[in-house]
Amino acid sequence: MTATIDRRTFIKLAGLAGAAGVMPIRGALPLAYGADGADAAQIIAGKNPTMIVHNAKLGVMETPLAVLREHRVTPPEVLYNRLHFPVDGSGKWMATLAPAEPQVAQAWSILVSGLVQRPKTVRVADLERMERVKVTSVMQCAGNGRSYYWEKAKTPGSGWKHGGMGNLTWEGVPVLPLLASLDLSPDASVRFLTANGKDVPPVPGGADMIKSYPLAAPQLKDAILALRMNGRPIPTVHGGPVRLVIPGYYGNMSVKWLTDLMMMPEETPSALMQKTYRMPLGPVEPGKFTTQNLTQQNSDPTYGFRIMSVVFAPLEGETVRAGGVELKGVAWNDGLVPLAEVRVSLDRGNSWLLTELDASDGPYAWHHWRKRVELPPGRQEVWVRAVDAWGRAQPLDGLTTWNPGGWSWHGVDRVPFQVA
Ligand SMILES: Nc1nc2c(c(=O)[nH]1)N[C@H]1C(S)=C(S)[C@@H](COP(=O)(O)O)O[C@H]1N2
Ligand SMILES: [Mo]
Repeated sequence: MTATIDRRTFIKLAGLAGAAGVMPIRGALPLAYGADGADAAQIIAGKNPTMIVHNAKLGVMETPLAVLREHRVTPPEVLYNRLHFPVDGSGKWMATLAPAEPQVAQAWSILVSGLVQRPKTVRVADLERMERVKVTSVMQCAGNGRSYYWEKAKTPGSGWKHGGMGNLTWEGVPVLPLLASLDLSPDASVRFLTANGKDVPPVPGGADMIKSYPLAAPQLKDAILALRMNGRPIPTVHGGPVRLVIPGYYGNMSVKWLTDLMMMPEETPSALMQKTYRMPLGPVEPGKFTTQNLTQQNSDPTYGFRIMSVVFAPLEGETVRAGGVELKGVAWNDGLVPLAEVRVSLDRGNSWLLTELDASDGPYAWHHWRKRVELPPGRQEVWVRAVDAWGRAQPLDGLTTWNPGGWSWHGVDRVPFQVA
């Protein structure tokens, strides 16, 4: 079978910066959203000013847990944000909560290509006419919780606490049935789907945010080309008008402003797939193992979420009244099997109490847990730990998964608080 790879696809596969012949001009583009010290609302109009800003220039911000816990579905104004490059190939700013103008959205197109006989173009206007599905899913940066690793050794990257996540309802067209319907005739060697978005690296030749997924990955069955977030057109800064959403996968796999889907035999060579966002397969030690040591053989991409739970109430440093105290929070995993149990400990892991789990909005959504306990006045510390039906559990000591990129923190959450 003869493979068709057009020039545009080739440029991207080769990890070059150009998109459709547009080369970013160094210095000619506004390369930063915000000035140091600016609050979230000054950086991205419409964001809640209480958001914790990690990188003003790139608009990287997380949600304080006191805000995150107030919503079952996270509103866009308080959803964390992560972008690698704030502009598209023409220098257009994408740091706005406003969705694209309807005409712009309708005309948006996605090129489906790679090792296929017949590349196709799909427009958002076409997608709007197709049958859509809804999925509620956690969106979480693979770097969420990174700052807790720093107790062992500092890593590069933003110092996320637990607020680099949200729980969202996405609506869109299922990817695999769409690909099947396009009559692409992929080559027999095709194993991966590769996605690229409209943003381009600010420096020619810089690594592009291109991501690859094994076509056989179970979560891909639930992947969608999302057109709506929480029932509305997707805010531009969160990837509208069309975003590839892979439920149960870390956020970096959900490519914003989708422009390309490519059927390929291998993962993209982009450094943002091969060198960052990868987890070593086993424990590694600071200083002895760096991101330069990462290979396809000794590491995995950050695909599915590691099982995790956090405490939403009480929060660290809060004071609650003695007597009956309701401990609350959320738990989630990669959605492949149900959670089996979430337990809390008030004696630093000596004994564990089973919590009650509310019905969740599906396998990929936050699972809310709660437990009423009687507590005397004094200093307390609550630990929480989730286990799923495959016996996958959070490590009591999260530092055991320390890695040079600071990815996939999923240690038992430990929250000190005061009972008055
Ligand atoms: N095109 C594109 N998509 C992207 C990124 C990016 O820089 N460019 N960042 C990714 C990362 S690392 C994360 S964590 C999520 C963040 O999604 P949010 O900002 O909508 O919360 O988007 C992902 N999709
Ligand atoms: Mo991320």
